[in-house]
Amino acid sequence: MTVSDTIAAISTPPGEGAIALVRISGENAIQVADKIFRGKKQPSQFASHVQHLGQIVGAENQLIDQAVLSVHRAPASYTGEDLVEISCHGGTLVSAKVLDACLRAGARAARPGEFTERAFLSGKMDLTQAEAVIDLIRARTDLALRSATEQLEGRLGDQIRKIRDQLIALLAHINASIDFPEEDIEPDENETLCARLDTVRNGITELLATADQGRVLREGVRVVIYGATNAGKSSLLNGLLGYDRVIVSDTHGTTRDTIEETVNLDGVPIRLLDTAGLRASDSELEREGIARTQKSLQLADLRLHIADRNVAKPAHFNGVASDLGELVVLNKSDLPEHNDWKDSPALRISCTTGDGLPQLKQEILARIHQQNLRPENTIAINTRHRDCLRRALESCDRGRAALREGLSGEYVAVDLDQAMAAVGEVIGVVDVEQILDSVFSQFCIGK
Ligand SMILES: Nc1nc2c(ncn2[C@@H]2O[C@H](COP(=O)(O)OP(=O)(O)OP(=O)(O)O)[C@@H](O)[C@H]2O)c(=O)[nH]1
Ligand SMILES: [Mg+2]
Repeated sequence: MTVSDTIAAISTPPGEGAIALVRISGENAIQVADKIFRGKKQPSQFASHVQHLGQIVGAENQLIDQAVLSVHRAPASYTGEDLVEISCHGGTLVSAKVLDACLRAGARAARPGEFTERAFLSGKMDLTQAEAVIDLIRARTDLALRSATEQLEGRLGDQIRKIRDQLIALLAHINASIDFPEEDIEPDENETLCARLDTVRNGITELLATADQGRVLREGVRVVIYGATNAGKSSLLNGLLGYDRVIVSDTHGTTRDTIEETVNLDGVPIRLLDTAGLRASDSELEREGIARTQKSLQLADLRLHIADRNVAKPAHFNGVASDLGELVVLNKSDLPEHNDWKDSPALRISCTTGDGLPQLKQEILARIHQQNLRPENTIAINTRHRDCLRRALESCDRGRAALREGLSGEYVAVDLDQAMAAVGEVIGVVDVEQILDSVFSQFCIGK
C-alpha cells in the first residue's frame, strides 16, 4: 500500500505556548518546505535530521514567523516518508498561518491520526504499536504509561506474531497433506496436530484474559457510589477526589444527575461516579436521575452502597452487600449510630473528619484485585484486539473439533485459515503468501 499525497498539520495542542510544531509528510514534503522557507540554504539541501533557523513566508513572500525547520528523509522518519518539522512560535494565529502556507504550497490538511497511519502503512509499526501511540497520549497512571510504552515497543505485536507463526506452520502441514498426498509427506498424527492447536489456543486465551485489565488501564475501573438520599455520596466523591467537585447539602435529593471524575488509587485509574440518591419521588426530574443511577449500576465494576448510620436503615436496603462487586459503607461515624446498624460488620467512615477513608481506599483496591481487574501485567489487549482474538479462538475450536472428528484436511484448513486471518487483523497483516512460502520451504517441493 502506498500513499502519495502530502499532508500537513499542527502537531501541538491549540492555544498559546512557547512553540508550536507543524509537520509535513509525504512525497512532496521537502518541495513544500522549499516554497515556504527562506534561509541560508533550501530545505532540499539540508542534511537529514538537522535543524536550521530561517523564516516562514506566506503568499507574496510575506513574512509569517521566524522558525526552526528540519528535514527527515525517508525512510528514517516517524511516518517512514519524507517528513518536515517546523517549530514556530506558539501562538494560535502564527501556527495556523504556517499551516496555511504549507497548504498553499501543495500539502493537504491531515486527518486525525494520519501521520501514525502512514507510519503503519509504510511498515514502520504494526497496528498494535499505532494504537499504543494513542494509549501513550491518553495514559493517566504510571502503569498505563508503561503498558503503552511496551506495546509501542512491540511486545503485544511479538506475542501475536508468535501465535500467527504457529498457525502458519500448522496450516502448512495440513495444506501439504491435502495438496501432495502422493509426495509421501507424513502428516502429523491427529493427536500431535491437536496438541499444537491447543498451544495456539492457550496463547490466545492468555491474551484474552488481559482484556479486562486492558480496559482498566485505558478507561479505569468503574466505581459507582449509590444509596439513599442524604447518605453522603457526594461528600464521599469529594473526599476521595480531595477537592469540592460536587454540591453537598442537607437537602434530600441534591444530586440529580450522575457525575464522573477520575482518581488515581495506587496507580489504578478509578472512574468514580456520584449518583442521584434513591428514594420514591414525585418529581419527574428526580425519577430520571434515579433511572440513571440504576443504569450506571449495571455497568459498574464495583458498587459502593453508602448509608447514613445516624438514621434508620432505609426500606430499600437490607443492610448487606448483595455480592462481591458491592461494598457497604456506613457514613457519618462522627455521629451516634442508629440501632438498626448495631450488628453490621460494614466499614465505618466519616466524610466530615476523613476517618476511615484510607481503609476504604484499601478495601476498594482489594476488591479490584479480587476481581482480577488490577493491572499486573503490562501486556493488556484493547476491545478491538479482543474481538479479533475471540473470532480466532472460535475458529481454532471449530478446527479442533474437525480434527477430532477425523474430517478431511480441507475442513480444518478453512478454520485455521480464518483463525490466522483474525489473529493477523490484530497487527494489521492478512497475507497468504507466507503460508505458501512456509509450505514450500518446509517440504522442499519442486525437486
Ligand atoms: N456529620 C456528618 N455529616 C456528613 C457526613 N458526610 C456528609 N454529611 C452531611 O450530610 C449531608 C448530605 O451530604 P451529601 O454528600 O450531599 O449527601 P448525598 O448522599 O450526596 O445526598 P443526595 O445528593 O441528596 O442524594 C450534608 O449536609 C453533609 O454535610 C459525615 O461524615 N458526618
Ligand atoms: Mg449528592
